[in-house]
Amino acid sequence: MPQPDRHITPHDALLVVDVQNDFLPGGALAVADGNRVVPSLNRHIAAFVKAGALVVATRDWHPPGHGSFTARGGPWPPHCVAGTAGAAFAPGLALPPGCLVVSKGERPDGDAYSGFDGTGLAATLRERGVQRVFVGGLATDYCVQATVLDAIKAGFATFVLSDSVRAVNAHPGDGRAATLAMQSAGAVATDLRGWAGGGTP
Ligand code: VGL
Ligand code: ZN
Repeated sequence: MPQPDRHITPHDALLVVDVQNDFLPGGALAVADGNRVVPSLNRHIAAFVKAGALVVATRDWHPPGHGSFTARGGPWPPHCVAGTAGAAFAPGLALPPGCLVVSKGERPDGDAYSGFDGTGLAATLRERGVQRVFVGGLATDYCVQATVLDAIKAGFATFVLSDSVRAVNAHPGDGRAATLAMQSAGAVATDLRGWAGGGTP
């Protein structure tokens, strides 16, 4: 595999996936250590802003009584109901001015794990000249995986921020399997160490 150009540029975008209260410890659908992605994401956000790159934050944004909730036969407890505290971004997440917020899962039926599903995100990124996307957030085995696979399908060179994702692991090994699936599809894992303008010195 060719080595990527290790500079963050304005043709890059950071996709912060679903870092919302309901996915953090104490939330309705808590991801173990979900809060641990916040400090590293904040460092990545600062680096992307400094490089003039776009920051996108996706959010799970369901209507009450969404089809994915257990009461309707879905797999999940009620979570991320639009406008509730649980659906709000984690308070410690330093989303920048100019951050593009993408809501998904708004249709009453059917789930939308990917930030590209029904949101127009691929077109928006192309219009802005984005060629590479860097994906972090929650959860590795659901929305991060789906977003990464769609980004690859849409033709973006796609990186997974290995220090900034956590898995639900509803079945043991789901997170690991998702990581392998993303890599087999062509995603490159990085923590941006050694990148100009990124990572921790
Ligand atoms: C997610 C389960 C249900 C996620 C969203 O953001 O990974 N997982 N809805
Ligand atoms: Zn959901």
